Formats: sequence, C-alpha cells, structure tokens
Amino acid sequence: MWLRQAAEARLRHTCEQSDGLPGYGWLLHDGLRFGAQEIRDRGLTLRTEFVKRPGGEHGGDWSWRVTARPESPGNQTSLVSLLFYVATNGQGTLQPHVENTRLVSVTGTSEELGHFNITFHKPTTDTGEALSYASYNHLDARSPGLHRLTDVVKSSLSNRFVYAAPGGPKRRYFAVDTYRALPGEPEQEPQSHLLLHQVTLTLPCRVEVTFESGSFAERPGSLVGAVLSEELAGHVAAFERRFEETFSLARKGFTPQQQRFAKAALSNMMGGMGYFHGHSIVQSAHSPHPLPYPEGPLFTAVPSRSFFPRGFLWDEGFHQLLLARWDPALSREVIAHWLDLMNVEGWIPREQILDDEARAKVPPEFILQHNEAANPPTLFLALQQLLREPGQGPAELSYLRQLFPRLRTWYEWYNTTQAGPLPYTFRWRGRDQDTHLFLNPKTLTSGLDDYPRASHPSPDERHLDLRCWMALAAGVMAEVAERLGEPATEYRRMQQALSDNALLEQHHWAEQLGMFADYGNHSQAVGLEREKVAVGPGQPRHQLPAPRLVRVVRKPPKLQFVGALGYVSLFPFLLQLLRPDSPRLGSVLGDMRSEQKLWTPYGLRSLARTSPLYMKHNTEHDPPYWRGPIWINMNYLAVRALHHYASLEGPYQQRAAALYQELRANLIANLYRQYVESGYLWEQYSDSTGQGQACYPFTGWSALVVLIMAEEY
Ligand code: 6A9
Repeated sequence: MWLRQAAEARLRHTCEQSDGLPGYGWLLHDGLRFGAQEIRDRGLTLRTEFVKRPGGEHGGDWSWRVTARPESPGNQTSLVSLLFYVATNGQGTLQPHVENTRLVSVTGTSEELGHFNITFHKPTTDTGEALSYASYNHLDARSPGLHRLTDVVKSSLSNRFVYAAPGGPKRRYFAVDTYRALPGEPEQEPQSHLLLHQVTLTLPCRVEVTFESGSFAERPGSLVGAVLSEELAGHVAAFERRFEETFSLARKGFTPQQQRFAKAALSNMMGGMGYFHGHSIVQSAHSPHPLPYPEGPLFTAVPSRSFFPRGFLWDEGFHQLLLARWDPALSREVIAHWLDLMNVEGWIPREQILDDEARAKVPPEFILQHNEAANPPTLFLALQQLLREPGQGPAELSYLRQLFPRLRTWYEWYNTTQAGPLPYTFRWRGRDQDTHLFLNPKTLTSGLDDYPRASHPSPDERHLDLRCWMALAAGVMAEVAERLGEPATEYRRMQQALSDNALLEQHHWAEQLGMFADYGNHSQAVGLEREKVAVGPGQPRHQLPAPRLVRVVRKPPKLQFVGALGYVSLFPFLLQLLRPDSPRLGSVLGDMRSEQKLWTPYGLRSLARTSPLYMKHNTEHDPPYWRGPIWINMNYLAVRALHHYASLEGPYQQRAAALYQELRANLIANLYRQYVESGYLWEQYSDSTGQGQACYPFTGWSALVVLIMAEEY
C-alpha cells in the first residue's frame, strides 16, 4: 500500500479503475521468474520489480524492489509512505521482529511455504545510496479476511506522528497506530493475522524486501542491492531476446516504442495471472436453493487485473492463444486447471468467483452460476494451437491422455444440453426470458451478451455461432482422439457434417437477407417506449414512479432468419468453415469491407450500421455493448481467417490477402495510438473514433494485438 502525505491522506492499496490513474501495468513479465511494473499515480511513479530464485522444497526465494520517484523532478520535498504487509489466510503463523519502532523482519510458517523469513531492508535513494533519514511505524492486527485488509489499515491510521529529518522542518504525518476492531464485525472470527511495516520518507527512494524459504539450504547470498540489480538486468536481457525470438517484431520493422507496447500487452496479461481458490455459488435445476460448488483451485489469466480480476471461461481460450506462444507448458497447466472445474455432468461455470475477496468485487445479481449455462468452448482453440506446436513428444501425449476423459465429457455436455431443434443445429440455453423489459433479451452465455438474436426466445432457435464453435470442438476432439488411438470416427463424422457447406446454408443462409444468420421466433418491428401509467382520479401525477421504458412489438413475431449483420454472421468465415470457393465467402468479404456495414478505419465493428439494433440501448440503463463497438477477440479471428483464405487457392484469394493487410494495419495502428494517448489497452474500441471504451486496463483478449503484429495465427 502507499500513501502520499498531505492534509487529506489517501491510502492506496489496489489500483482501481475509478481512481483514474494515468497508467499502471506490467511492462515486462516472464510469467515465472521476474517482472517489472510501473504505477503512475498523481505526484509519484512507483516501479515495482521482482525476481524469483528457485531452490528448496517450497518454490524458493524471491525479492521485491519498490522504487518511488516524483512525477516531475522538481517535487523532491513531498513525503510518501510505503506500506509492506504480510497476512495469513486462515492458516499459518507469523512472528514480528521489531527494533525500536521498525519492523525489521517477519518469520513464519504456512502449509504451502513451510518456514520462511521476510526481511524489510533499510530504505535507500532510488539509485541504492544510503539514506539519511526515514520514519518507521508498524501494525500487528487481525482482520476478518483478506478482503478487509484495506479497511483494517485505514481504521488504524492516525496523524499524531512527526517526521523530523535533521535540519528540516517538523511535519506531521499519517501512520498506522493502534488497531481498533472494524465496526460491524466485532464477533466474527479473525481469519487473518496482519503484520505491516510502514516507511515514511521523501522522494525519490527505494525499498527492498526479501523472502527467504526455510528449505532453501545453500543460498549463494541474499538477493538484495547490487546482486538484485544484476539478476534483474540478466532477466531483462533474457526477456528481450526471447520476445524477439518468439514474435520477431524488430525483424518485422516495428519501432522500439511499438515493441515496448507489445511487451507491455503480453506482460500485463501474464502478470495478471492468478492462483485462485474457493467455490462458486451455483443454481442447479436439481435444487431449489443455490449451493456452494466443490472447492478447488484455479490458475488462470484474467480479462482485467483491476476490474474483472477473475477467470472467465471463453476469455481464457483467447488468453491462452497468446500465452501458449510464450510458454506452452504454462498454457497446458491453465487449461488443465479449467477442465478440473468440470462437474459430473460435464459443465464448467462460466465466471469463476471463488472466494470472499472475489465476491467483494461482483454485484450480487452476477454471482450465481447456472448449470445449464454454457459459454463458447474456446479452450478448443487453445488446444488446437498447442497441438500445432512443434516437437510434440511423449510428455505432450501423456498430457493429452490425462485431459481426454474431461474433454470427452465436456464436448458431450455441449452436444446434448445445447442441442438445437434439428440435427446439427445448436441453441444457447439461458437467454433472458423477460421480453417486456429488454429491447432484445440478452444471451450472456454466448459471450456476446446483447448481440441481437431472435426477439422472442424459444426452443425453435438455431444459433449460428454455437454451431460453428461445435464444428471447431468436434475437429479438435477428432484430432486428439486420433493421436491417442481412441475412437475418433464419431468426432470426425460430426466435424464433417458441421463443415458441410450445403447443410450450413440450409440451416443458416438467409437468402433474402444475403447473409448467414440465426433463426428463430423473431420480429424486426420492436422498440422501447415510455410505459403509459394510468392516473387514478384525484391522484397527483408527481406521486407516481417515473414511467419505465418498455418494449413494444409492432408486428407479431414469426419463425424466420434474424436480420442482424455482424460478428455472428461472420462465424462460418471466422472459424474457417467456408470452402475457399464458396460464393458466400465473397458476400462475407463484401459485407466486411463495406463502411456502411462492418468496416471502420479501426477494425471491424460488432454490428453493421445498417442493422436495426445498431448502437441501440437494451434498456434505459443498458447501453449498447456488442452492438457496434470494436472487439479485439473477434477481430483477431477475422485477421486470422483472412490470412487463412489468402493462403488457399480460390476466387477470393486476392481479395482476402488485400483485406488481411488492411485490417491488420488498422487494428495495430489504432490500438497503439490509443495506448500512447491513454496509457492503456481497452475492453473495446469506438467504431466512430477508435477510442478505447468500457473497462481499462483490459489486457485480456485485447492483448491479442501482439499476435496480430507477429502474424501468428
Ligand atoms: C460485471 C461488474 C466491478 C463481458 O471479459 C469478461 C466478460 C466477457 O466474457 C463477455 O464476453 N465481459 C463480455 O460480454 C465482462 C463481464 C463482467 C460481468 C460482471 C460486474 C464488476 O464491477
């Protein structure tokens, strides 16, 4: 945690989107041994770096270095506190070692770490020179849990302390004082023992912390000061080399600044990975009440470290497309973790909100996971990528063998629970059922939330995107089964049926609309209008609730194709099911390149400008999300598909090649420009200005720009 000492002290712990910081994120991170992060707060910049040194039985040692500098060099006199804490989470012990008021070190034990020793080294200047003066405070407290640590520290702050550097003015400052129990939670059992070391000093400065593992027997010397600097420099050099070997961005002519952008994108995805543990809360059709899902671990990347710091099933498949290029072993571990979250039916919860800390960040209506709810099985995309990695040996094969029973069950779950009304058709379950309050009932499970579907949800629906995902899934299942010598014919047959362009057209080509589409009970003539509220006699109008926006259906729905040109219509192309000589490929490319429809100078928009629900609110409070803005996961699939069709002989080969160049250049230019201007990668981009929108920093699938730069598909 950190604190700028001013009249109003504001303790910072996590970086939150609502803080509006000019920038924060990992600039370098190798996923395993080292990382460097920059946090630009108002008034100061923090650089945090770590190095891990393997050894012993418990993961070895690590050191952290935190360097704080004033935002502008003139600002040297401002006083800053850096707060370092250690906390248990339900088990383990900690012993503080205090000299005067300074917490010098903490020794402790935990199940996972065995014995350890954490040392808070004396602060120095930002270049490691001795510092003449600093003030120290510490706190020994109990917290109801990790999710309340910030509150515990805040409630113990007092400004009765005086900073008195020799020859300087005396200054009062805020520091941790005696601990008072949190209001509202007096009798709750404390889950967490917290020890905190506070250093107060002027900028610029540096503090180092070392963690030494008790089972690490022959340590060559502590990882601090010059030794740490040297190790860090070695890691930076190795990272740079490996980055170029993996992605060839220098060779492709990207500038050093563009390369730094790509390194930050990859690093922040990797540095955002977390090891989560706990249980989801699940609503099953078999039970009247929500139930806790079995407890378990999840090692995963996240869409946004600060705003969505948890696992999302279909996001993860995209994350692993990037991470598998950097470290296939890491990806294999993550995929295995996800598949281990499967229940006996073959279902994996879509959003992983596993403990109190995670739940504290999610509004109550999003917490429940429903066991009929799917999400695109993008882990098959990641697996497809891993299968292509060169040098598949016995280790990879035995990994696949372990995965196979789960893959089989997972695939079967989709195949049965999400089956459509006709053979070889599919339907997302769990659409919003209320047709009165939404312009178009949402389909959160598809991942494309408010993308327009049939206006009246019904069992007659056929969802094009899910059908294409299943074609991909069947193909990967067939390949895995063949490699393992398991029965593969049924998967092959399914893949062939789902790739049959005639059957695809029969179920999803809307001749009159000239596009691929969903099918269902649909009316195009819908709109939101103010509800008319009846006023009783003598009843004053101002006492009534404000009229709501409700949906009116001006023409009754009927079974038909759904006219909503956009990402869903592109799916047979995106997942490369179209034959290269299919005339439909020509139409798809034409729609993509049309500025009236999907093309923008910044990437492909999610819904055509000509589509009736383009940029329409879904309710009063629900702005358009997948109804126009540009999303990078889908654009990645589009660039990848263009690259594919550009490599196959056919009537559209040249067209695909030209579009490939153009779309790729547009995406890279815009994401880079937005990063330079705003300091972040974003959840989506405006289709009219290219500006980053919604959540930030979002180095989930938006970081796929690295693969687009590298031309890795
Ligand atoms: C909201 C508010 C702190 C929505 O990237 C994760 C998902 C995608 O899987 C999905 O395709 N995002 C996309 O349409 C974000 C979903 C966040 C839902 C929870 C809670 C948090 O407030």
